[in-house]
Amino acid sequence: MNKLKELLQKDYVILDGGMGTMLQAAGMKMGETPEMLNITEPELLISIHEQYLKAGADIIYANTFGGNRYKLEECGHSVDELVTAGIKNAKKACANVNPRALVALDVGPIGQLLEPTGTLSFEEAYEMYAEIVKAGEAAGADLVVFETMTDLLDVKAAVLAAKENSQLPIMTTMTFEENMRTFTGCQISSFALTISGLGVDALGVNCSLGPKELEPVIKELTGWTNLPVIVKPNAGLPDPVTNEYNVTAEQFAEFMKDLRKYGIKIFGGCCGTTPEFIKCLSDMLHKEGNLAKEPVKMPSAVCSATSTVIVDQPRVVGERINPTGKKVFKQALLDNDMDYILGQALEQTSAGADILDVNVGLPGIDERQMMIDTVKSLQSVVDVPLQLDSTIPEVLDSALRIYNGKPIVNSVNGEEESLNNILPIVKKYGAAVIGLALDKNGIPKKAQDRVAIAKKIMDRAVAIGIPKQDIYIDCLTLTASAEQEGVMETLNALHTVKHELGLRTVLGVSNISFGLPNRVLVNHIFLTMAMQSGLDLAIINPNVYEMMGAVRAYKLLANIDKNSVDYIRAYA
Ligand code: THG
Repeated sequence: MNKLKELLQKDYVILDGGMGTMLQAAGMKMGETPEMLNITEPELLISIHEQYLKAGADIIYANTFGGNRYKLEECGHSVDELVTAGIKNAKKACANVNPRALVALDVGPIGQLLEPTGTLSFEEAYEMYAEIVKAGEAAGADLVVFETMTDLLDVKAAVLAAKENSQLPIMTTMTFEENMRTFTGCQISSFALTISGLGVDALGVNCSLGPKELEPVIKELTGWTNLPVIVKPNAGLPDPVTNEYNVTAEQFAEFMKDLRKYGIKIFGGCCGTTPEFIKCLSDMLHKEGNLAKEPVKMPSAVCSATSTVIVDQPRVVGERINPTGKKVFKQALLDNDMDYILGQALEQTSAGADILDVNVGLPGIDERQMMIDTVKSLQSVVDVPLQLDSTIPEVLDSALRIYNGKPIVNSVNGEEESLNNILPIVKKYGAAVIGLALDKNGIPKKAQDRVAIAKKIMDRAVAIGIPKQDIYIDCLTLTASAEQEGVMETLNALHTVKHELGLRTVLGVSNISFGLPNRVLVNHIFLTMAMQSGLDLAIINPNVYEMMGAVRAYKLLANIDKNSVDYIRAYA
């Protein structure tokens, strides 16, 4: 067990309070590089840390928030020097006051916006975070905290950098505004779904607002994760004239007392909070105790940074970003015609697709690079979550790395090679996955044999830590004209997988009608039958009137579309 996990065995954990505002109060000038003080004024830093430890902090944040290569460019010192000095000061304070307290390497955003909003690439951000993390671990930090983050992809780069370059436990907090989003539009659900899946030790919110204004944010966040939740608010809001924060230490503790009902584990203060705030907070928690968090039943959900799709009813996966059988699409791939692909995406989302399948595999192209380029372009234009469709593990790994959210991987199957190659990638990036009910012998004829493969995939996925709600089984649509008796086998298998294995289901619908006239007729009736059998994800062409019509009419008739709101909006 790592040191942070050990500390988290306690009912609650206390962090320190503001550092920047303490340094300003001590005379640091605007425009000065705070990390320089680690070298020029170590006694000042040690004294601030000591005050927080005496006030009751279990974890103190070293003065390393802006200690990245970009921000330190002009100061004449290296990342390594300033981070090492920062950790050393914090450790010294712990040795003096509380040797059991932990020192966090504190890491804020790089200070440059990531692509596509800005110019910093994912890889450049990753490298800078890796540099700080390595320096912090070498200097003896007990954990790393990424805080005041506003861009989900930036958080992902940071967390991957920490996981791949150190053994440090990881805490992550983002900064949400009153509109429940970060400055780049990231949603609370997307943050929780995406970052929980990457394997951090705790997550939460810091800065921007006081404890009172943060209540709706905390209420929402605690409903989306079973990890320990961190709350580190400001001392209220700054006065527009005097810049003084408007909440006293006693009021701060009183608000935090109310917030305990959401099951917060880790309490601290951000801008404007002082050792007095942490003392009041600590006294309050000591006196009142903490409240345990009710476990959340995690939904089946996927997301982009800006939108979350809960799969608690049939959802539409647009199938059109796929070159199979399409001359124009193939040519677009060969010509690197991203506008064509984006056009296909927009057409499908306006038709009502909830998720987009993305397949860019074609002989003669670099599928890995094409997938990266396509995912980057798509996520800067549409906000629906993506389903990454490839058979090549390296293609999936590269796409999962730069995907800004929690996607679905299409797909794994029951063969050993597939299970061994795909599932670990799905787990590493915290994605959801489609399991095809086939193995080395192909697609079994009988429903029960497909269910057996589904169960095998489920057991293997669960064994490596992929939760059940993230596993979607495809019982595989056969072609009715060739294997008429197979249609009901598919639907029976689907029903069993859904209701007996308790997994979500998916089907590519249009296979059903190959070789028949009037395919749309067969497709949309099969889709309706499948929804009645328990289909969750329908991979279809949403541009076809009857297909979206079947989904909308089904949801109306199944009492999912309450008061027929969506149906009427679409057709009235
Ligand atoms: N299960 C899973 N994934 C899948 C499928 C599945 N991915 C691929 C496929 N099946 C579903 N996707 C598509 C994508 C494109 C087309 C059909 C299914 C398609 N068909 C052409 C068209 O509609 O114009 C040509 C077919 C035709 O109409 O003749 O584009 O089952 N997990």
